[in-house]
Amino acid sequence: MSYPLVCLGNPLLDVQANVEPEYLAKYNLKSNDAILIEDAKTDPRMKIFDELVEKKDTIFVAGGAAQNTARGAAFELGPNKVAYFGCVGEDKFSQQLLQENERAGVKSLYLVNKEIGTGKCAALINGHDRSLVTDLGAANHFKPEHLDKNWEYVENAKAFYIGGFHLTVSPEAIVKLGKHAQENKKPFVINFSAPFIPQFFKDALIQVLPYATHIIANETEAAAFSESFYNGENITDLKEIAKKIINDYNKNATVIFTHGLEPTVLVNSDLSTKEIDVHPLETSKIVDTNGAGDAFAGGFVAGIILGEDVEKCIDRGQALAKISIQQVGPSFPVK
Ligand code: 26A
Repeated sequence: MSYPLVCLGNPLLDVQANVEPEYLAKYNLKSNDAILIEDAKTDPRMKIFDELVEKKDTIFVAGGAAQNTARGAAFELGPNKVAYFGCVGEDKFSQQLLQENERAGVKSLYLVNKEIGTGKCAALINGHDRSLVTDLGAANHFKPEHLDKNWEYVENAKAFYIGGFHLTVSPEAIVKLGKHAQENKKPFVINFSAPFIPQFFKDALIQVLPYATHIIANETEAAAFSESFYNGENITDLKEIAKKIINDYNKNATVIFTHGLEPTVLVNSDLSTKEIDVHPLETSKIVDTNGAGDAFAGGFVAGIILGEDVEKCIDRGQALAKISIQQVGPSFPVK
């Protein structure tokens, strides 16, 4: 019942395969992006899943951004330190997710929806980029009441990690956890997750930002935030974007922007800044970058649980991202 880190997100099974640029072009997909299928009945991109199943190199691997982060944090912290909330269906996909969480030492606090299948994400690997196409399925049906039913896990938690992707599902659930975190002075880490979150889920993001103690995003998500929230001002400098977020949305937050191989930008709530180097990896050793950002977040929140200062947390995140991109899928080595 007592897990220091509690995460909330959309549990998905990743259907991962290598694809050529022509395949992405056929479905009008960018090489490095994440999109959400809103209507599974009519969206032509649902065909991608059928096509991937036919491909020989396709693998089925645990995904869901915050769930990857939960497994990453457990890799750092050891078993029985991390619990994860999300909604799954009653099928073999959710069984696989459950098993992979167990193997990773993560306690699954799933809400099970008997009518709808577990969500899935087509992870289309192209070179060192990945294009993600998600059919949320049951993950779209998480309900805040599921938190109430498991409130002892929330009370016993020392910190929370929220995948921004969950803003498409239940901002209410995020606010509920956020209020608890704020009242009890617990760290509350939010990741923007994808450019479309600040673009199209602006109101939901505004609702939850006040609760964040730490905000994590990558450079494209930061740019999307700047365009969506400060349209016309053309603010492109990452430190400036971070300062605007702190000034306008949460004066107590620390903002962390990863920037590919460039140093990670840290802007503290007092607006002091720092750049922290990544842990470079020889290009030839990169297997795939699916889940690299989630692994960074996993190392980061593990550091928060260990009581490390924010720079050490970032360094731990960089180290874990380096480990994850040497694995197939958003995975970590078996210990
Ligand atoms: C709401 N959407 C679109 C999503 C996701 C998602 N996780 C939660 N919600 N779209 C992609 N992912 C996950 O991101 C990981 C890589 O960072 C994929 O499942 C993949 O494992």
